[in-house]
Formats: sequence, structure tokens, C-alpha cells
Amino acid sequence: MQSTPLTIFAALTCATLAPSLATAGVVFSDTFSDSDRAGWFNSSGVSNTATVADGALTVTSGRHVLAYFADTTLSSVGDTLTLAFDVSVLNPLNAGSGFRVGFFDKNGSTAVSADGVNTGFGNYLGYTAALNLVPPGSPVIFRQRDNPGNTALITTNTNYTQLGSAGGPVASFVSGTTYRFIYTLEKTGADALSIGVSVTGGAFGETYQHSVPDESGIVSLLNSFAISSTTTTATSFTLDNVSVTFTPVPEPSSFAAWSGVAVLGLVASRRRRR
Ligand SMILES: [Ca+2]
Ligand SMILES: [Ca+2]
Repeated sequence: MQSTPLTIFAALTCATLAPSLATAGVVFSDTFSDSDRAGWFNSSGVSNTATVADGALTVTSGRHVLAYFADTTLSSVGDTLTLAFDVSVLNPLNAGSGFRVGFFDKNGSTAVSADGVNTGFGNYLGYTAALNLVPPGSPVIFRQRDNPGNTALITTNTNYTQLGSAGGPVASFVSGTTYRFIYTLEKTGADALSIGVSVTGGAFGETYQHSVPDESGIVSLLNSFAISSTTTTATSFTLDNVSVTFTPVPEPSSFAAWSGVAVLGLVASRRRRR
């Protein structure tokens, strides 16, 4: 297409509108192919409890690993934030709430910049899902971190209110088997969220998926996540192909603006052909 004043205007308008949509998509990604764990912080002051080898991150149980992403707000009904990762565990055991994942808002705190022993997290708000890797029918337990104070982020439930529980793993995790773990927050109302997990792979197939709602006092600004297992759950866990993806529903105003741009472009194109 040749440039006309209208197509130039349309292109400029697109460029102006583009930043408002730039927050959609992948806001965090790590495959550990560079053999380091820059951007990940271990709750231990002993650095060798989280190490990268063979392109994956292995974390000793009893500790969490934490990473940050840009402030992301679930503002419209349908907006979804998803943490996805491959995980394998070594020597999984029967322990309720043993394996935990969480999305958090650091809530004005300074982001940690080094490994530490559960310090600096007193103000964090957010949500966790916890499950038993080797259940006898234990449910997945969903909690909200809504009572800040204790500085441990995810290795204690002191700061948490239980939102509910749902079903339970339909099989046990098997040592050394890689599973795809997906943890999701979806805005479902003005002051409501749905928190869900799904695990696929091994004996789980596609069948393991549960969620519960939080129907008031929601945390809709998120900028960090953590993954943890208790010492009674497994010897260690190994992560790879970790991503956080923000999937907003398109704003009506964005639709209107973009369709306006499209109409302008079409008009310009037709005028030129006449
Ligand atoms: Ca990798
Ligand atoms: Ca709540």
C-alpha cells in the first residue's frame, strides 16, 4: 500500500494506541538455558539450595524460590494471569499442603535483591494453592495471604485465610516424572476472583483441574510469584520452562479505536483505487 495522509495517520494512531495493549502477553519467562538463576531469589541464605544444572532450576525442599514481574492488574472480568511451569520432584511423600505455588503483590515493599531467610515479605498479599504430592485423597487447599505480619512468604500459613479446598490429586506424583503445572487467577466479578490449578502428565493425564472463588477483598494487582515445598514433602523439586502470562479481555474502548483505525485505512485504500 502506498502512503497517503490517511494511511500515515492510521499508522501513527496505531503506534499511539499500541502501548495501551503492551501489557498483554508473557510478562515473565525463563528456560534456564543460560545456566544461571538471575532474577530468582531463594528463601535460604545458603545459596546452594537453588541451583541451575542441565538447563533447569533445582530447589531443596523447605525453601521457596521467588521471582518478580511488572505490576499487572486484573481489572476487567475475564482478565487472567497464568503461571505455568514444568516440575519434577525427587522422592515425593504424603504431606498435606506440601507443595505450594503463589501469586503476590509486594504491596509497597522493596523487591528483594538477594537470597534471604524469609525476610522482607511481611506486607505481601496474594494467593496460594497447596497440594499433597502423594495423597490419600487430600484436597487442594486454596488460601489468601490477607493478614500480613509474619515475614515468611509461603513456607508458613500464619498470614493466610483458607478460601476453600477442591477435590484432590487423582494420582500420586512419581519421583523424576515431569509434569506441567498451571496456576491461574481469573477476575470473575467486580470484587471476585477464581483461583485454579491444573496438572498434566504422568498418570494425571488431562483430568486434574480444580478451582475456588474469592468473592470479596480480592488482590488484583500482582507482581511476584513463589514456588515452595515443605521438607516433609520431597527432597527437592526441579523447574523448567517457567512463564507468567497476562491475558486481558480486550477493552471495548480499544475495540472501538482499532476498528476506527481499520475503517480509516479501508477508506484511504478505496479512495486511492478510484
Ligand atoms: Ca531448560
Ligand atoms: Ca478475599
